[in-house]
Amino acid sequence: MITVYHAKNTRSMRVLWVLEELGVKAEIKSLPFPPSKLQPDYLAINPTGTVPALVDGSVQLTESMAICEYLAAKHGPSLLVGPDDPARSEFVQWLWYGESTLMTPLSRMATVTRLGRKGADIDAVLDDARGNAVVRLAALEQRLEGRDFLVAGRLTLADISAGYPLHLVGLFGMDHLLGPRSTAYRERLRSRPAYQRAISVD
Ligand SMILES: N[C@@H](CCC(=O)N[C@@H](CS)C(=O)NCC(=O)O)C(=O)O
Repeated sequence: MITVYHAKNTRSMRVLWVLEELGVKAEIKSLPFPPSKLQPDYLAINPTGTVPALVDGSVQLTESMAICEYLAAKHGPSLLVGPDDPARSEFVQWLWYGESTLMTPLSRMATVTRLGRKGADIDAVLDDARGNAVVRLAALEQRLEGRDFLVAGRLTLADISAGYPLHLVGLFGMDHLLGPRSTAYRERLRSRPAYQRAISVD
């Protein structure tokens, strides 16, 4: 049996979403956030204390997109773009764009929000993060011109990667930063039954 360690509104939503898209059953262990402080025994599973983590027999993974890739490769290739596909390089680019380029400023905002600190230095960090987010979301908006999905004309892990930072944009009350194509794209992702089931897990 696959076990996934999850906390609401974290990157583990990507893993739950992939499980739902693939129709794969798993035991979901929901943790308080941040687990390193509120459930320190989780450090035995993932010493960095981050979620998600996956345990599947002898396989133990702690990177959300690595877990998604593992599940997609094992249970059905439909969310992947293979090495011989002409869209492969774009797939890899957008796979990383979601977790690195889009997530970096949003992670900074999430940390500042969670710590609840105030002051000029904090404002400077937030302004910088917001500025980065604007530019990075604009590149997403441009990519979506004439496209329903980021690559290959269908849902792939690249969309699931980007779907989490777009979820955070909503949580942080920053929907005004999304252009019309990105807004429609996020709606397209959100309207999927698999997304809805994943996001509703506490
Ligand atoms: N690159 C990792 C990042 C994991 C990560 O930072 N997760 C956040 C939640 S979205 C977390 O658990 N933070 C708690 C902490 O750092 O203690 C991934 O994609 O899984």
